[in-house]
Amino acid sequence: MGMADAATALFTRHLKFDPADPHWPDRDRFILSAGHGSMLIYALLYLAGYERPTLDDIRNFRQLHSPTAGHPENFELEGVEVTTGPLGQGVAMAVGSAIAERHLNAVYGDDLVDHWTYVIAGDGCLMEGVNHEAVGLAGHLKLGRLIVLWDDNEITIDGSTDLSRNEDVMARHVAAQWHVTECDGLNADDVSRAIEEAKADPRPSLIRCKTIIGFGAPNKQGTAATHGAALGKDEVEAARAELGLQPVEFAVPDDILAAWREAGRKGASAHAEWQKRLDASGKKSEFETRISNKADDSWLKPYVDGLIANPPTVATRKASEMALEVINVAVPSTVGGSADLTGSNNTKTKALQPLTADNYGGRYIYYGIREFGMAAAMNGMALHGGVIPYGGTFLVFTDYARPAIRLSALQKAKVIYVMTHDSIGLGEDGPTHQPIEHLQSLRAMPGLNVFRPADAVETAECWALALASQEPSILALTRQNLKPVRTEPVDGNLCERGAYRLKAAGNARKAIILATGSEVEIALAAAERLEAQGIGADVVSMPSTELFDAQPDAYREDILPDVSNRDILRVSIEAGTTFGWERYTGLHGLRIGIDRFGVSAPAKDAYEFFGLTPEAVATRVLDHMKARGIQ
Ligand SMILES: Cc1ncc(C[n+]2csc(CCOP(=O)(O)OP(=O)(O)O)c2C)c(N)n1
Ligand SMILES: [Mg+2]
Repeated sequence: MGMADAATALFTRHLKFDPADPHWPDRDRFILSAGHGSMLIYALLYLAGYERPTLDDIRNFRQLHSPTAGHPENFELEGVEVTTGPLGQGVAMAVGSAIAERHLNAVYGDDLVDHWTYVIAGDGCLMEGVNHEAVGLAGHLKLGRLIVLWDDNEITIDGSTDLSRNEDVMARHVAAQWHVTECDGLNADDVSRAIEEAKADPRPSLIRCKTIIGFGAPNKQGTAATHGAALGKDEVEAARAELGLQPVEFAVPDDILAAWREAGRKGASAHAEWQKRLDASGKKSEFETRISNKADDSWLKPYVDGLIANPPTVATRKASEMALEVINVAVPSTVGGSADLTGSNNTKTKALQPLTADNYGGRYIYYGIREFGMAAAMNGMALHGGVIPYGGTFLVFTDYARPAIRLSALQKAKVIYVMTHDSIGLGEDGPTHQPIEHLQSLRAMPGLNVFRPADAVETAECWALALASQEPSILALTRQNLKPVRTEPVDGNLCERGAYRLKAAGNARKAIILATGSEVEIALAAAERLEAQGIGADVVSMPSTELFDAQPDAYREDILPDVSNRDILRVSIEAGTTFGWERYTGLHGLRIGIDRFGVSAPAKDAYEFFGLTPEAVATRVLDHMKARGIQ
């Protein structure tokens, strides 16, 4: 209610959109960062003439199967560009959207890409830590196409903002090289004037809209009582009277609806002209492929053939860089980056120029030490379309980025996280930097592909799977060198099934050893020791538990037969928590891992200390077999 006038000014006088084609690529993007005010965007979409939500959808606000969810969800309604609700992330995603716009503008020119990203943000969005990261990045990249309208109502859930804030929000944005201006948020003309001013300035803009929360509810406006709780019948009736509305539920006065629908049709001609320019451009099919976020995969086979012919001993972070050298040529929509660990994450390939304020055509972003901001920006880029973002940091710092990784998954944002230094194998940096619970906790997240490849071939295969998926992916990669485990030519992508038999038992099978990433070579060497003693052992490489879980029963039964651990012992090896591995080993199987924090030591010593060596593994397998009576 407090931002209704500001939103009306934006939607009816500035925003470029076409409800008849919500996906028109050159539309302006509108992001309601203050997602708890979801009814505002539902009302705007209805009034502007989008097919959904209907008035019935709005009547069913927050009910099961209604697209008018508690917080706006991009997968429920066209016109909702991104999913918001976790405060602060909307602004940070808008930064990504504005980056994608400028980048595509540099590639395709004003004729095809020339639009704005508008945000409505509340006090909460501007308090969150991720806002500081996003504002810093936007100022640095001079994202003048980004305009944030701040709903400055001086109220949050607990009460007045005086309870928790005395910073000068405007000065903070000025310090971050933003343009700032103010307006009366309850006066559409004044808001419109401020938007014009913001558009004329080359910097990103913050418009402070002075508003009153719950405006129009005569007894409750201006207080936290209007933040989320229903106003109640009496106050709703009083508000209708105050605002001069008919005393009828869900009724929009005819003249108001007509004026809105007319505003909603205004974009059709700009859209038609844009379509003509696209048809005439000669880049139509390339542009459409890009906007669909599809990636070519013809690079994979010749590249893998080369690796098989000449198997390298490299860290998988290096293998990722080698794959990216090929991918970044074959897939022009990738935009890489790192949160200040470029040389460690191996994310920058030779041909990539930095994306900067002076060169938006660059394809590599120096995000600075802003893991959360980077991840949220990548969500915004991916959902803008036309860009496949990938970005790196250490796997342990997925904790810093996790709220945005979760939104990648929830929103189906095609973002690829290049997470290196994926275990105690990173060595001397010690327990603060050594992931333990990270892999399993990320695997627990729905809609996220977690890949942990074992060598250069698997790394390439996992990159191909990540690029083919429309969901987000994490590549967990080593710092330390790994021996090649895939040295035989094969048809297709073995990682596609999540897990596969890398080595079949030579002797009668008594054990199946499952391993991921750097532990696969340990599993192979341990199996060799067992075979030497007449004990047959399969080795299964499991780069993706999710993909394995999705295989048909027959395949899973073949790889992991459902027999008692008394007949065939199932063993898992991963240099991280053993929590959850009983899913594959069974309760009485053997889970080898690390259930404490790591140690600061060279990688080899750390592996020895934790018993992650072929000798120690073989001994534990033998002991476990004896204890379980396996002959
Ligand atoms: C990360 C996060 N923390 C907490 C919440 C719960 N929450 C929803 S709205 C809100 C207060 C936001 O205040 P403001 O942005 O000023 O919104 P207003 O009350 O003015 O609408 C809080 C704490 C949330 N949605 N996201
Ligand atoms: Mg507020």
